[in-house]
Amino acid sequence: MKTSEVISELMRRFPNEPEYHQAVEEVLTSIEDVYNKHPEFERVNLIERLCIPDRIFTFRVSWVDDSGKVRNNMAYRVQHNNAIGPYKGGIRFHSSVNLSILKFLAFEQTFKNSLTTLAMGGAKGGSDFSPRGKSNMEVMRFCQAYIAELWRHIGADTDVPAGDIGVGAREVGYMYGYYKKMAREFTGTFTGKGLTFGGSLIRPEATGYGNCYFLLNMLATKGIDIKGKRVAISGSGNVATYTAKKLLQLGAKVVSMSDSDGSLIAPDGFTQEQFDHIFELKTYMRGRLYEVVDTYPDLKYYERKRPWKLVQCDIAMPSATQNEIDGSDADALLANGCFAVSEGANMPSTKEAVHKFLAAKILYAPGKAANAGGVATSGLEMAQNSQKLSWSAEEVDKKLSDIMANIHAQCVRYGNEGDGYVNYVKGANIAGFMKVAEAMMAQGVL
Ligand code: NDP
Ligand code: 2IT
Repeated sequence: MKTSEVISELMRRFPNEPEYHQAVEEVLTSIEDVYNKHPEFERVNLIERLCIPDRIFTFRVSWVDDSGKVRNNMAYRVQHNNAIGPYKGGIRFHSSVNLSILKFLAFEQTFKNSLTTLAMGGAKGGSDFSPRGKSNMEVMRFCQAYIAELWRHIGADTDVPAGDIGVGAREVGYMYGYYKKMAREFTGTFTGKGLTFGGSLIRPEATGYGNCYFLLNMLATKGIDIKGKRVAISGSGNVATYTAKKLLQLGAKVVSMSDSDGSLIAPDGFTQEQFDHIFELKTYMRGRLYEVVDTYPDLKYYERKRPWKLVQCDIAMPSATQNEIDGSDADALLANGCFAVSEGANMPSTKEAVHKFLAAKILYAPGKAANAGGVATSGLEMAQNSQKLSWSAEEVDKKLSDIMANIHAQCVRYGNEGDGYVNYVKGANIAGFMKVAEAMMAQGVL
């Protein structure tokens, strides 16, 4: 296998899918040497079967808005690979959603889920529907219309969706409710459910907390204490807010948060009171970050700007969306002394930015390792649903922390470059790949 040849062929067959090509290229570059040591992989063209999704559902979702107008959105579910467990991955509702983005996310999910040590294959779904500015009833009607089409293709042992951008507890509740009605069963077909109907404690916190636990493992390799460190976060959704919450508990300073309208900067770090205000506004009131300066005029808000060039930080935890750190952002972070990047979002750094972080030999954790705590805790939710039991918050949190330590250990094992530097990109990709590859080899050509 030559990465460049596989990529050119995928580009020829699936043109205009830049995010998908970007994600595949990164993984293949990491695993090329290992793959080529296994001629049995090449004999069954394993690499193409691993890069091309098992199947994709594409459909129109028509729904009626509050004014009586009929609206149409495009919707998808990409079932990428189920070699090690049922298809598993979130659903994204955002105006930017297209097949390239969902294919990259489903591809990444396959390796991420493999790293969690739990039995989950990779999938992703979504729509170009945006819940922003919609009423609860509009969101409900959309979710029901989406599931009216999708329900036949998902199931507790088939494909288990969850949240992602634009899909939180409200949307999962509406989708699960409609699924339950259509399928006439009450099973764990979604994760991220409400606590009263099968959800797991700590699932809302899990991606952000898990990223902090991963960061602590990375810092420990260098004997660095998190206390007092300045951390820039992007985003102010599920992942970003729980990352900030845990960082404050750990004694770090959170110097930024953002949304798609701009960035909120706290040069000395948000106080607990300021953070609690932001958490309340974003989690329960669907508010916007620019409103925060009305209450706290000392904080600075920069319209349409990402945080990376606005404030000095020791650590960056991008937690909004893909390709939100480009080459010049990476230069600015490195020039200002940033020594660790731990990705809460999926593929938030461009290819150029990743190269810069690796060349500078900073601690750099790719999303598929650092943000795997979310889906890992989804796996724990599935286990609890199967047992028809629920575990305590302490128990789930302890399992999450152990899983993150295990993922870190896998990255170190496969990513140690010999000179003491751990290339977490290589480590995560090889470790994630080997498990899926072995399972695919054992199951024959499918
Ligand atoms: P949310 O919808 O809760 O929050 C997303 C945040 O990112 C919001 O602040 C949003 O701002 C901002 N954002 C979204 N798109 C853009 C954009 N194009 N440009 C700038 N800002 C943007 O989503 P999550 O917190 O769940 O997801 C954030 C990231 O984490 C995604 O990459 C997701 O794939 C990843 N992830 C999520 C997991 C989970 O369990 N939820 C698990 C692992 C990874 P605004 O409100 O203005 O739209
Ligand atoms: O990107 C991700 O890992 C998620 N959005 C969570 C997926 C899940 O099934 O919990």
